[in-house]
Amino acid sequence: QAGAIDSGRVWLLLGTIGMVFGTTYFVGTGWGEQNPKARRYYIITVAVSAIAAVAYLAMTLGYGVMTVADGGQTQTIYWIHYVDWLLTTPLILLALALLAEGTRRMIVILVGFDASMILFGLVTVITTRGMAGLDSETFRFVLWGASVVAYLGVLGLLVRPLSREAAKQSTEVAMLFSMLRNIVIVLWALYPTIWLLGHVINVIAPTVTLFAYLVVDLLAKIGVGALLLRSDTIREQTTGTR
Ligand code: RET
Repeated sequence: QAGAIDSGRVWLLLGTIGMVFGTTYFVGTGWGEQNPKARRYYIITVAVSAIAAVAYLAMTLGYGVMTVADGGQTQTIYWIHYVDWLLTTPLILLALALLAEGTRRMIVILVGFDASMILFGLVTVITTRGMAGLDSETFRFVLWGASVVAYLGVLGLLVRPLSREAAKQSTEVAMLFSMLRNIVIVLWALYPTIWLLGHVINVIAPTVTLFAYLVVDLLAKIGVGALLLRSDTIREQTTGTR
């Protein structure tokens, strides 16, 4: 048990270093950016990587971990991951929505679905009791279902209304949006996959789960951010946000 925690800590330390590097890179490339439209994306990517750096540092230092008794066995839950995601996923979606010039209404619904997805996911893993006449297994299944529905809501908004708005922009913006949207869809699908393998089917060990989250976290936050900022398209947007 202690050994498992220790090798997990190596991944967490690596995550901290990666996120600090990412933050430094985003600050460095955004430094002196005069274009206010482009600046918004730097602020968002810096915020995303900085939040993740703090979350990973906290986990490295041993904070944000709890054990949940799940039937006969106990599960180690890094609940700080969910706090990280609760703050960073809306920002990533906001960057996409700004690019597509989605309406304020779309952004509100998108963030609402997104936050529900994470919160329902968190409650699913930490709850050990039933509710409203449901036993704990059934109750957790319902919560999980709610998280999945919210997740599908996020995907639906990305592929329908937001893509439609993006298509109204210049060809460059439309193309950048569809590229990032596709990458986000693929990367985000890995989270529930790892989650199922690690927490439900229990086929991967906790330290492997941590490592898997680390890799997708780096790709979804730093990778996607770098792709967004590298594009000159973010400097060529002409119209304002609504
Ligand atoms: C959970 C479990 C319940 C079902 C679903 C989930 C989805 C999580 C996702 C997380 C994305 C996180 C990102 C973080 C990086 O910045 C909560 C794992 C659907 C999609 C992109």
